[in-house]
Amino acid sequence: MFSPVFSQKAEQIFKAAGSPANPKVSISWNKYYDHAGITEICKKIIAAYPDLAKLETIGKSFEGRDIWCLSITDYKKGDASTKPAMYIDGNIHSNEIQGAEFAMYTAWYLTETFFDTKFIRELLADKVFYIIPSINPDGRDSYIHKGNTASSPRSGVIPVDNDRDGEVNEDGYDDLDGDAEILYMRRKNPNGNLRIDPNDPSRMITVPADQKGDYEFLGLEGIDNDGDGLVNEDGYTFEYDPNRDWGWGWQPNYIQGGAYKYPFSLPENRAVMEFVMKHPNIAAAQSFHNAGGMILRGPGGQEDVGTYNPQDVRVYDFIAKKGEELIPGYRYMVVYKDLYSAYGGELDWFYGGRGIYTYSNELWTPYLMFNKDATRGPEDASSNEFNRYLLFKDAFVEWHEFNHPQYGKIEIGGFKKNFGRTHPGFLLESDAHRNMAFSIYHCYQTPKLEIDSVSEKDLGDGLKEITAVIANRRIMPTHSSQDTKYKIERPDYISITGAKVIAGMVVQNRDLNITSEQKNNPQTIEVDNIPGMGIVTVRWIVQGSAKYGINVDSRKGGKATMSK
Ligand SMILES: [Ca+2]
Ligand SMILES: [Ca+2]
Ligand SMILES: [Ca+2]
Ligand SMILES: [Ca+2]
Ligand SMILES: [Zn+2]
Repeated sequence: MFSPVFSQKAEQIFKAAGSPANPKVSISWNKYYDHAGITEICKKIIAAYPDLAKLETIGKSFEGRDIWCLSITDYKKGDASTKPAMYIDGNIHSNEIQGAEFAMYTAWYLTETFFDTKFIRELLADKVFYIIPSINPDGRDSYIHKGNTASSPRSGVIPVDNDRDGEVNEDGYDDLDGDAEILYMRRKNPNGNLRIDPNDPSRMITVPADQKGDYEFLGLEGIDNDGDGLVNEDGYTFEYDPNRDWGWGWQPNYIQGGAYKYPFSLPENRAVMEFVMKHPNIAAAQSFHNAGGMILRGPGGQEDVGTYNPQDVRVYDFIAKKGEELIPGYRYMVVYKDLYSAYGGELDWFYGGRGIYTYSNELWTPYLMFNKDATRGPEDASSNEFNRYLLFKDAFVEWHEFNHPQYGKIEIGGFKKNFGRTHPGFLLESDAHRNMAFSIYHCYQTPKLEIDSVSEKDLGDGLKEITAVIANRRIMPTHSSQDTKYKIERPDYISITGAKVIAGMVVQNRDLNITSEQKNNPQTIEVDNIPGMGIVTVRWIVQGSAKYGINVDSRKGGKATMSK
């Protein structure tokens, strides 16, 4: 009899390179999970790896769902709250769900490969990942369980009177045939402008300008529910845009469509903001959207171009260029000039408000269908070919008749909501892995501080000069230029303990002996920044020859110590 339990012994399984052969938490990464599923996966990960993963809720959504955050690090090595951190979230737009799977895959992979993979072990000794699979769990469940298109809902679920008729959500999409899909309605019409594509009967084509067709489109599944002459004019799908709500360069709705009431007026975003404010060790951040195959950085508005100074742009460019190599089909772009202007976006607040190096990836690109460029959307023939030969027509609902209360005999059909923006199953794990690799690279490049050298010089009369060189072994500085410009985070502290300090100073030029003395509290030298792949040099004059220690303490750069 068939046994549902997999019986091959662990040692008999032939490990595929780069993947855990026998994960403690067995998850299929070729499908999507709703909020209950996310909750279960998070809980399984922390139960399997209590020394590597912790789970907390950072707040509640509008409808009261927990916004889960997995904190992944080697809890046996150092204080997690002082390690440079990589923040990851997904699903701010309700329909852009796969960010949550990509984020969870990252948490799963880091924990499952920790014991076998030296690189991951070393990474988690130094760094911590804060992973919030969905920062919009209400919208996620709404997308998955209700009638929707691939593009709806973008919004969360707070009701808004879109057409200002005094009623709220009185006329949204109507899932006429009850399949949890909102598809197109078409009707036979001898004066129509469409006909069925003779090469592919699932497709409609527009007839040439001098010909008559035999079909017309009637829009997406719906009824004029309130009899105001409009169909689908006020549902829960496009109430507001959660990615126009953030407190940097925020603009009201009449300038920036989609802005809700005031910055952080959405409870989910406010919870994220408060989490980030409480974790000043976050040095790098990644948010996941869909679609288009992009690695985006700010600014969202041209007004902010000046806040990205050349050394920051250098860091952004360096990491993102690596991302383009790691994720084929994805292009590195700047929001305001390569995409569109957007005010109040999450990535602008992370960088503008907190000085954190942040990317938003637009996951999924039609490139992934045949590993060549294709235009986006179901109108493109390559989507039909892909659906036909690789998905065996599973992504399309064949046209079928329906009796519409207002339009009479119509037909309903079209691509399902799981196609066009979210990954088909067999490509989901692959792209999750590549995007995770990009996040890991980004995290790897957060500052790593070391005490490079300490030298002593006897000045006579019981005085000694101690010169310490502090190195940052990664490309990211301890303070982005935005951070130093607006004094977002405190300076880095380089301190000496155990010695009687007479004077302390930063050494600007060691060869020419140019220093600037710090008269106040000289045992703890404050430096504004420790540059990426760079050094700072500090010096103390001390009295006596007691043993001493040197400590480096940086909010975003972590800690380093040495004793002599
Ligand atoms: Ca209304
Ligand atoms: Ca339907
Ligand atoms: Ca209506
Ligand atoms: Ca109405
Ligand atoms: Zn989005």
